[in-house]
Amino acid sequence: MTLELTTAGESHGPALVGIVLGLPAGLKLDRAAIDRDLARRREGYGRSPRQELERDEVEVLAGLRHGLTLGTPLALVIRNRDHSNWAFGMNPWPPEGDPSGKGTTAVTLPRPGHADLAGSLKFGHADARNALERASARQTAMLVAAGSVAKALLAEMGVTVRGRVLEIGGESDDDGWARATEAAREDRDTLGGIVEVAAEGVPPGLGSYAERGLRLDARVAAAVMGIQAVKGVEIGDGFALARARGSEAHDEIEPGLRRATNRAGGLEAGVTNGEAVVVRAAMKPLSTLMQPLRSVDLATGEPGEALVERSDVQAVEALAVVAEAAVAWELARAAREKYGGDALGDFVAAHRAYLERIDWQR
Ligand code: EPS
Repeated sequence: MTLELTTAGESHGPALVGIVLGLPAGLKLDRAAIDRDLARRREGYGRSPRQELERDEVEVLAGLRHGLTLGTPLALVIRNRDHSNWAFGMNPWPPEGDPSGKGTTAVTLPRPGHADLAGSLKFGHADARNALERASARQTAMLVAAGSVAKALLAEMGVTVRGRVLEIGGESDDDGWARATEAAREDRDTLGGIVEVAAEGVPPGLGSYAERGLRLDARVAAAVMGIQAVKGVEIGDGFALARARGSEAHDEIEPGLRRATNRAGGLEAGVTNGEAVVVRAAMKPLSTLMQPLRSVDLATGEPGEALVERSDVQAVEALAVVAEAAVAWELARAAREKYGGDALGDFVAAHRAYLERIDWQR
């Protein structure tokens, strides 16, 4: 038993689609809670005007009845309201009539840092839009919806997951973030930052050291690294541990099997140890610059300036919500693998029986 998520959807196409497999039957989903997470992802300083246009309300097409999961595939949709402005340019079918709206001219000047060049070469696209539309961080909306579902399952185990911003553009407080964002906007530049996700109430024993691909630290890191613009991931004290001595790096075990410190970020040997799972991610500055970098026109081979189109100055607050979803997803997946159960009650009973066996006190 595991959890699987398959998504589809272009940034300016008709909709984002997600199918979740492996949920137990009888899990209560709260539409407002999912939409709240989607709103948290949209909010934040420095986002594109696109975010005011989108509503990001989840529609459920299958797998749910009267708010309770059926144990069948859960099918989710988030419409792209902006698609109406791209109805010709992003029409799934050959459009009729004269070209109108956005997306009707080919993108041939790839932005350094985006998927434009690699995607065009890899798939043989003459129009980089065919690559950049799917590579766009727009698709993180569906991960957040799925992450919200994962958090509902984790809540049944008493686990909570929360992401927060640590730094934007090198600044570590609200005022500094706002100032740095405004300065970057004025300079027609972009920023990156650092976020942290902490999951509390996680039992020891999720994940496994039995095989590399089962290590939960590897899975969590891959899930977070898979988010657009993330260039670094660390768990617990991560890179700082490389500069510490062993006596300062490990978390001593106290009666009750709890730890006085949590430098390991809740994961040892790829297995949770009962402390909070703490993951940090570094986001590079966004790659759509209003003052473009040098590029080459893929149609002519001539030097030029990279594509300029509406975008965010920074989206670090959004990353905190998306990384939260990614971590929640991996924890929920590991819990499904450990406890199984077709009905929610089976899942919860297996969790409680396990805590009793290891005599785990919260
Ligand atoms: C993105 C470019 C911008 C962002 C987008 C990610 O899109 P647009 O050009 O439509 O303004 O707003 O993020 C979202 C749409 C979103 O919902 O997060 C990119 O190139 O990755």
